[in-house]
Amino acid sequence: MRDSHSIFGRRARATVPCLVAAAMVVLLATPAEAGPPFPPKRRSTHHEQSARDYVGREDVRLFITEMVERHGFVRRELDKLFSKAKFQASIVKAITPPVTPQARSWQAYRQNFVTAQRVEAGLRFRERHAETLARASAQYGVPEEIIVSIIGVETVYGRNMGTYRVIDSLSTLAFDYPPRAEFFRNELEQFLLLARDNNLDALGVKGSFAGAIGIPQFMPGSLRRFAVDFDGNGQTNLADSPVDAIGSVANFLASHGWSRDQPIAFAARVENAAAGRIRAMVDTGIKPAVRLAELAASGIAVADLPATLGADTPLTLFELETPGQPTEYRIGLQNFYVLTRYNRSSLYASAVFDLAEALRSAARPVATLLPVSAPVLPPSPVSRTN
Ligand SMILES: [Ca+2]
Repeated sequence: MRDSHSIFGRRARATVPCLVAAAMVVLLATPAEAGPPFPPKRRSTHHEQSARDYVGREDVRLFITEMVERHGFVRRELDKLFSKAKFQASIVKAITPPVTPQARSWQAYRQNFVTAQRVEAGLRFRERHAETLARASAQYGVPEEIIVSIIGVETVYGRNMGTYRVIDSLSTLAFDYPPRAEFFRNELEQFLLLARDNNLDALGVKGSFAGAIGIPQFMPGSLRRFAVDFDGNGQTNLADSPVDAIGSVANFLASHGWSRDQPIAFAARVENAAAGRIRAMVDTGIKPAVRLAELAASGIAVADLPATLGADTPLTLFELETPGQPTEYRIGLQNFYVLTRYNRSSLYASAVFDLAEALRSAARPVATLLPVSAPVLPPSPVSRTN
């Protein structure tokens, strides 16, 4: 169906191949994900020039042609849009890994998110949206604390949703950050479709430097695919509706394989970390591929494991490093892996888990805040009480 009045031309229901998680800051910043340092392409010899003429660039012309042919966008409308898109050097700077990568500090990372203030604000958010959280948890099987925690980690419950124009973020990263150009060109495409489908002013949408949008910081592809209208007002609005944000986070996790009432992660005691067998387990990666029975066979102790977990339960053994301190080890189950689909980092998923644990502890009848500045190794999974 053609709607020539729509600013972006024909409305098309495109399939969304993009499975990427939202808010990929950590992933994108990891050295493993980065390629060669930033060299501007073709006509632009330095940042300022590309700021002036995205619409005149050959690679952008090609992209616009693709959008016209693939989705029926009106060329002159896209020309107009990209004539206003601006290169932002600060975005490239933010996403480029340091030249000499330093070991990331788990404790420093954790202290950004698991704070008394964020727990307090999370409890207020939880109280304010108690009904919605209960409904989302019942419908999608995701614990309320996990939903609250993700929103808390992403934007401090909607307070910091980002100040970049998404068109600037995605244009800069799609056309002037070659290591991730393919990913961001796809997100730019998704963003154009999102704007058209929802009659949004593409120049007016704000987000993070990476183009993540709204209270839960969904990338455009994830937004189109996983966001839901949870308040039932006929629109999916992640920037203004905490209710839609709550439902969307729960739907995202459920869609990525969240298992209702199943545990998430446990602290592990690893005595002989240097052993080849242990290293091999850690190096297996974040996808649960180690069997529970292998832990005991390797001398790894995990407290409070539910007896219901079979010897064949797949898990991942991962380490959380802090320079100058002993490395923390944890095991993550399927639900931990699902958290890493939101942001592909075990640091991120662990911070979400710990903030959720702190919220759960603080919400007990006799409320006593965890000493959140100290390492908290939760003895039990978040889902225990849910
Ligand atoms: Ca809505």
